[in-house]
Amino acid sequence: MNNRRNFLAGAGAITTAVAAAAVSRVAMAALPEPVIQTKPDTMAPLVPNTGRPYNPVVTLNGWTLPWRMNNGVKEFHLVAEPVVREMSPGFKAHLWGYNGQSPGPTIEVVEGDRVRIFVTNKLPEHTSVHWHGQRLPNGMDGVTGLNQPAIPVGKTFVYEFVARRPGTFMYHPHADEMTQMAMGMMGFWITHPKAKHPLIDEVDRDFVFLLNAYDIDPGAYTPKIMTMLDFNLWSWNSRVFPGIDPLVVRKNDKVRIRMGNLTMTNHPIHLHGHEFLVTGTDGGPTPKSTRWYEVTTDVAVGQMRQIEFLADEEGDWAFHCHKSHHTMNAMGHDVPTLIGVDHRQVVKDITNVIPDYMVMGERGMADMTEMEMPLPDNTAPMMSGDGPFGSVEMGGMFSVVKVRKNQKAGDYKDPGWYKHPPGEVAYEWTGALPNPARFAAEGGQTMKAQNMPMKDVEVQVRKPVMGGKGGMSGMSGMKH
Ligand SMILES: [Cu+2]
Repeated sequence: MNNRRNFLAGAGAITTAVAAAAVSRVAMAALPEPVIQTKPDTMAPLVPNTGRPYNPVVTLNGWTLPWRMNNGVKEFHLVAEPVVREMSPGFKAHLWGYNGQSPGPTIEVVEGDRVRIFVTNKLPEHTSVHWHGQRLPNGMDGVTGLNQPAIPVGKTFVYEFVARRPGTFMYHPHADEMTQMAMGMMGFWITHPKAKHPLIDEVDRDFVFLLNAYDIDPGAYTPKIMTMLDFNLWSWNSRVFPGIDPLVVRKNDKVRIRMGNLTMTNHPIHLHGHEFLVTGTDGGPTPKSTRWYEVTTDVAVGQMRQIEFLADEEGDWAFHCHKSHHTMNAMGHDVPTLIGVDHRQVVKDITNVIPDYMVMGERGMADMTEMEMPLPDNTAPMMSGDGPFGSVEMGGMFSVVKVRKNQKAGDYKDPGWYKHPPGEVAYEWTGALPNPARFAAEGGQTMKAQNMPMKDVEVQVRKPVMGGKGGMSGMSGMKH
């Protein structure tokens, strides 16, 4: 956790000068200086020092935007601009975002707050901001052309409304949406209840993050915006594992996690070791009668899901999207399955010519993590992450909920790996191994097949092309 007070004061002067031309109804000097964040770290919760108190959220690999109180109005300043986002250590992407990062900062307010948001456009094209899920005057809804003219390049627009209902919301452009969201423009918005709410429990830890996805060729920096399905980077808050911070909690904490999905597909989000309740959606808190315990909840496109659980089991608990291709990082999509082919030297040779060439391992994919295959500059290994017992062979939408009895209240520092009590780790059986009993009959079925093949066929979708050990020099005697 870093201190949040590292923002560029210099950026403020430039933005203020640009904005002054466009903002006339608001006193020119009154434009709040934009706060810029340059780091992708999870910042400490921003405890409110003005307005109604609340228990602030923690944005995974993100931060909360400070505000200024002006005659009872909470004023925020968002700057839409190109940013460089570190998606995981050693891998940077050129994205668009807000205030130095993608996603933009989380905005936190209290039910009933009057909010004024200045939006300065430093992108190369026009933009707007839609406040996804909010009750607000129609002209503040941010759909370019429908509710407002687009915010031209270099101009600042003002949005103003009352945060009428408590809940979890998102913000994103509603102008050249495909491009701007594919480039990473999005952020979270939390409206805390103004008083005790029968359907909103108080929690000890409250995490938020957005599910987003990019298509960035290995070695490249900029997402391909035309991609609709074949994304190769499935991210949480524009970070991919092992770049996603752990969610650190204290044993017996009541934990809330809010996730919004701004990708092009659904994500079944799965927590190990605990059961949770879905306590809220974009529509607000769920009625108690609709809640049942789950360990996986699907978050559809454009949806938000808020889950809550009692963290009463110590350990390092995996927390991830259950689509197994979403816990992988950049891989080429036009790759054949070559299970059964020892191709390791070939891959090394080919990557000299075609930097992003990758193939599946011949015994499955786990080999990929040990091969030390040369990667092009600026990409994330497909599966990695060194755990206490070896590689976890993950990427993408994967993190760990770390539950510790010694974690102090309000401390989010990574406590390191869980120290398992003696006898509580799966271990190798070293005794005798009797022959497993096998079921003698072949092919149990509900109905008899009508047509059977003439003879037994061994199906090989793709035959290994190199013939035996002598067929390809360099292939024999290879080991890793
Ligand atoms: Cu997923």
